[in-house]
Amino acid sequence: PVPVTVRCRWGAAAAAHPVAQRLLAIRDAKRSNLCVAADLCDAADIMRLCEQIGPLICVLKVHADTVDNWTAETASALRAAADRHNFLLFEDRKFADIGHTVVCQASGGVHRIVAWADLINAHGIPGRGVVDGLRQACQASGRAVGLLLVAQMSSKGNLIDSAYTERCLAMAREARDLCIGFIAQERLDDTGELLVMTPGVQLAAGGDALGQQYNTPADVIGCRGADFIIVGRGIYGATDPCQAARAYQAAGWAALTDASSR
Ligand code: 5IU
Repeated sequence: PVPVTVRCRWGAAAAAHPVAQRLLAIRDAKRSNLCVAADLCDAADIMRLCEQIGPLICVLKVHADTVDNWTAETASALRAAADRHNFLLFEDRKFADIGHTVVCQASGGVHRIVAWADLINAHGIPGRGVVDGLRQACQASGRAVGLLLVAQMSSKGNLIDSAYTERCLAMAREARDLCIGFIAQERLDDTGELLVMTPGVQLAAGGDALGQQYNTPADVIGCRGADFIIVGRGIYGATDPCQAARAYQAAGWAALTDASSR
């Protein structure tokens, strides 16, 4: 298909950050605002999923610390798949400690996150030290990495209130060299320069037994103004993950292009 530049209601001006630019370019070229949460415990299963759905997604989100057999080779294989299929890698570590500690967590340990991830995220709760620590780790890696602040959560009874969300927005605005947007449940910044990726998405609204709450792609993108949907079990838990990914890609894209032309 001929790539289209989405007439995004929030302005294609979004983000001077190189990772945000790559993300938007991939989204438009692949007509996909779908991020898949590959929450599988076996590295081989994750790689298999990558090959099945790679062409349909713009981001693959992982939790490296939940993979039983994670090794340096897992990171290289993911990196190779991401480059081959043209998607970004998002490590959902949700850094939430003092700056000094997150430097070590982001660059060291078994997972060496900033050596392979394109996107990372953090809670705002520690204050700006968490952002400063992550900036230091990213700069030392010599790679372009984008940060998403967790400004809202999808889980029932979470402790985030609107004042906290506002303070995350302010924190992101002060760190535009690193922060490209949020994990949130709605558009937070009406300039459109800070992107929103939304988890808690399935084709039917509902939830799970442990407090997850699901909204539909049409709702989170069309009504709440998110840019990207994050879908885990709705895709990797389906009998045919490829077919499910196609359905979510179509629904996400339809909601975005519909929202953009309004
Ligand atoms: N995730 C959420 N909600 C949040 C945040 C992260 O679900 O508020 I922050 C993660 C957890 C999981 C994925 O990796 O997004 C959603 O997976 P399911 O679609 O399987 O529920």
